[in-house]
Order: sequence, then C-alpha cells, then structure tokens
Amino acid sequence: MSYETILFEVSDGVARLTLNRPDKLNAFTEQMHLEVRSAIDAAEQQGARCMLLTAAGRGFCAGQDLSARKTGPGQPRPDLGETLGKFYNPLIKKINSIEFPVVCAVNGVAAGAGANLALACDIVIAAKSAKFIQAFSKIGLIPDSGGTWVLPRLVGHARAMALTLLAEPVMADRAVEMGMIYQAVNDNELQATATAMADKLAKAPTLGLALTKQAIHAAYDNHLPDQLELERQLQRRAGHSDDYREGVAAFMEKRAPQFKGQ
Ligand code: LHQ
Repeated sequence: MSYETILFEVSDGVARLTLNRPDKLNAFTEQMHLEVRSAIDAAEQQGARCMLLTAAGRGFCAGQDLSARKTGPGQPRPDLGETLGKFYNPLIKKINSIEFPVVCAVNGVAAGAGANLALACDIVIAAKSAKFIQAFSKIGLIPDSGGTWVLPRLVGHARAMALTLLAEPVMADRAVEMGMIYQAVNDNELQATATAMADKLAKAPTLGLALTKQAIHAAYDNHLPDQLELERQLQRRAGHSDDYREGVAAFMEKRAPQFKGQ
C-alpha cells in the first residue's frame, strides 16, 4: 500500500513508522489514522519484532487536526466521542497490546493527542528540544487518547492535575525527571539512538518481551497475589520458548544468543 500522510518500512525486523505532515506538525486527520492503522497491521503481518514511531519535520504531532473541525456559529456541534471511538481509542489500545515493543522517538513538540500517543508507547525517547503539552484544556476539552489514565501513573496525581489543567509545556529533560518518558538526547542523536534501541529490541527474545509488556500492563489492575499468579503463568510460557532454550545455551557456551522471537 502507498501512503500519503506517513512513511513506512519494515527492515531487519524493525517497522519504522514516520508521521509525515510536517507543515501541520503532523496533526492527525482521518486519513492519517487509517494509514497508521494499516501500517501497524502490515508490520504485524510482515513479522516485525519492534516498531519505531517518529515524525518528520520540527514537530512530533500536534494532536487532532483542528482545521478539519468547523466550530463556528450555525455549524452542527461535532460528536468528538464518535471520533475517539472510531480512531483514537482503537489506536491507543492497539499500541498498548501490540505483541512487540514500540519505541517512540519524539523529535519535536507533542501536543494534545500527539503527546498521549507518544506516552502510550513502551519506551519514549525525546530530543532535548521536544516538549509535551496537554493542550486540551486550552480549547475546552479533556485529555484523551489515554492521557487521564497514563499521566497519573507516570508522574503522579499532583503533576497529572497541574499538567492537564494548566496545559504548560514540559521540556524533554523535565519529562525524564518526572518519569514521564525514559530518555532525552541531543537533537542530532535522536534518530540514531532510537534506531539502535529498536534494532536491539528486534533481535531480543521478543516473545518474552511481549509477555513482559502484558504483565506490566496487567499490574495496574491487579493485587499482588493476582499479579504473582499471572507472572507464574506467563513465565511458564516463556520457559517453553525456543528463545529461553537458546538464551541459556548461549550463556553456558559463552557465545552471543540468536533469538527468533519464538
Ligand atoms: C495545526 C495544528 C493542529 C491543525 C499546529 N491542527 N494545524 C481528539 C478527538 C477529536 C477532536 C479533538 O481533539 C482530539 C484530541 C486533540 O488532540 S485536541 C488538541 C489538539 N491540538 C492542539 O490544540 C494543539 C494546537 N497547536 C498548538 O498549540 C501549536 O501549534 C503547538 C504548541 C503544537 C506548536 O506551536 P508552534 O511551534 O508555535 O507552531 P504553530 O502553531 O505555528 O504551528 C505550525 C503550523 O502547524 C501552523 O500552520 P500554518 O499554516 O499557520 O503554518 C499551525 O496552524 C499548524 N498546526 N497544530 N492541531
């Protein structure tokens, strides 16, 4: 499939998805949603073992494309619930449950749903010049795309409240300090750092990584005994994998393991 609003390729197990509407800071249109969805499906079908999400130009993503919304007098009021139900919620749920790690390289401003798209990814690295803005309150909306779920978990109640109510920009270094993202790097090192991380993950025992992701997500809802039971079940599956056998053999033989994600 050819794409107009994204760039997409799968190479050496890494699916690289680049949002590509730089003139509009990669704000989301319906077309971009459909293309991102189709690319993720293609990544799964082509056996990708890691996805790297990034964007073209000086911004990462400015959230919903507001020019697609006519809000003037006489215009019918839009059903934003429908938009979330059709596009944003499925995207966030997909990234949350996709069976390989998703690395997000935030190359510039991430605002509104763009910020929360980044925060839905498994590992977030940002250029030092990048900033995160919960822009919703500036236009009378509530944080969506999982923002009200992920932010308190990442940064705690007090900061989540202030960030969402005030909509103040948070620079990448500060986002690391707060625990909102994993790493901030010099702008000119972002793509190389994120690519190296994605390459490393794609060569890792990715079945085990998928089970790890599943366990950590489940932990938010579980009491300790339930979580211990889940770990027991998932570890049983991991222990039956080819990659576990290979990992132990390689360790004992003092050689580099060759994992296949099985
Ligand atoms: C944009 C946008 C944009 C269109 C910059 N749309 N063009 C979900 C469900 C359904 C509906 C509602 O929303 C949601 C979730 C959401 O995401 S709501 C939040 C939507 N996003 C925002 O409110 C952020 C709006 N953008 C901004 O506040 C600024 O552009 C930021 C702070 C991101 C960047 O500021 P600057 O670096 O000063 O850039 P800029 O404002 O000059 O923008 C550059 C261009 O990009 C400009 O176009 P132009 O043709 O004038 O050069 C902007 O109009 C365009 N752009 N964001 N969301």
